[in-house]
Amino acid sequence: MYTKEKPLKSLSIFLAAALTLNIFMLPPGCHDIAIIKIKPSKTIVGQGYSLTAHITIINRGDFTESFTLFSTCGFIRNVTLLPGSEITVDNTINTNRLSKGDYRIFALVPCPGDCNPTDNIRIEGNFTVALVGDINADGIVDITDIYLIALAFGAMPPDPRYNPNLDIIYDGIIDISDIYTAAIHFGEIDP
Ligand SMILES: [Ca+2]
Ligand SMILES: [Ca+2]
Ligand SMILES: [Ca+2]
Repeated sequence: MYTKEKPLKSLSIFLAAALTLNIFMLPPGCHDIAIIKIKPSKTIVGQGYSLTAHITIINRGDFTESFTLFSTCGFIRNVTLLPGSEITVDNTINTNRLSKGDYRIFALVPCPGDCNPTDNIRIEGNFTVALVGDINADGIVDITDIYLIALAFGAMPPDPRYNPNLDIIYDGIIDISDIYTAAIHFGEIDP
């Protein structure tokens, strides 16, 4: 005989069975991408010259992820990463339109449902935009700058004398072109 309670009773039996069988549970695994490192190529760069932020991202989750990377100075890049893989993306920052001063580099990879969202943003690595040739960023291009470059003359990586901040013409060697570039700005003072 039909009663009003019967459908509700059937539904509750179904729900109990469903929960027992876990049919409402999400499939195992999680989404988790993370920015693990940001390394700038230089920490002091002459205004008008470029530096590169090397941004390393890893997929620690269980699914292939396609996402967008946002970084300093309006950088945007679409990235796809297989589970367990990582990638380093270069954000080349042109300082033409940047005022002299200190900057921090950031990277952001939004991922809906990421089970560990705190590592989807990272702020790491400072750089200073200075006068061209002011390789110690003290506001003046003087003999100290020329001397520091000259001390490293001929240095290339992995020579410990090689410092990318001295490599004004960023070609992997400290040579006469770097000294010359500093020399033509000799005496300039940051107003
Ligand atoms: Ca994450
Ligand atoms: Ca200086
Ligand atoms: Ca050079």
